[in-house]
Amino acid sequence: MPACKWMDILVVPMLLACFVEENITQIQGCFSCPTHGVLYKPLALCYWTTGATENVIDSHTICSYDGGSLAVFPNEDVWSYVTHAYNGSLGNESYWLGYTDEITEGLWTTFFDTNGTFVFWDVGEPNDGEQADCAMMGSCQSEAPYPYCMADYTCTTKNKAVCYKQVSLTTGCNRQYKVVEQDARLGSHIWMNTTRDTLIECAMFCLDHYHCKSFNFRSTDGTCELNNVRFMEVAETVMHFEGEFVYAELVQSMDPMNE
Ligand SMILES: [Ca+2]
Ligand SMILES: [Ca+2]
Repeated sequence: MPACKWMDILVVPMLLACFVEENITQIQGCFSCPTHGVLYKPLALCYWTTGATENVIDSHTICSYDGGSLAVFPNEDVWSYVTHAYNGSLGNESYWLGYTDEITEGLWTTFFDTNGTFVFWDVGEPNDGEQADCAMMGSCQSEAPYPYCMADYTCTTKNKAVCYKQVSLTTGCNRQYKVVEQDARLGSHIWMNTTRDTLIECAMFCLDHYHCKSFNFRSTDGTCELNNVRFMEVAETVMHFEGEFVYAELVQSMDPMNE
């Protein structure tokens, strides 16, 4: 590995990887908003739409590939900003959101997150009772102050989706990760797994996921597991010594937005 050079940062920011001290590798780019996303700056929330039509669970998985969840809206300001930003660009399709009344019929809560409570139902919605426990966003059927409205629908129906995530507004977001243990894996706090070609790419995947604090990487098949805790935060017994795996952690940041 080469030493860090500022020229590298300028030329290849997303691929930068260089040792800044023993066992610590610097990487760049974290919690970024996808290029086609809508950024609501006051709360540093990024919203974007998926291209594939899937049921609610699979739509959430697609959102998670970019570090997000199915979208929820913390308040009316966010809803107003995002729906006006998308005004006219979403056609007549419907998009899954992250709300459900699956647990208690008629009581709408967030599905995968705890960040949003604002709902803006279309006239007459929700109207499908126990047949429809998921919420989607689409054109309003009548005059409304926003370009889009919500409606309840059957969760297994295939739709596109609106995703969202917390992002960092810090420019030049440089983070570091360190390999803590070779031949080891933190197995009890994995909340997402995928495959990546290299340890650094796995680190960057972790870096772009708001809740990721550490990761396990297996070079033989590219297994990349994201953990929502660091080793020191949990009991020692959860560290398994498994050949082929490497256990690494993001170095804690001074910027609370990046933790
Ligand atoms: Ca329902
Ligand atoms: Ca409905």
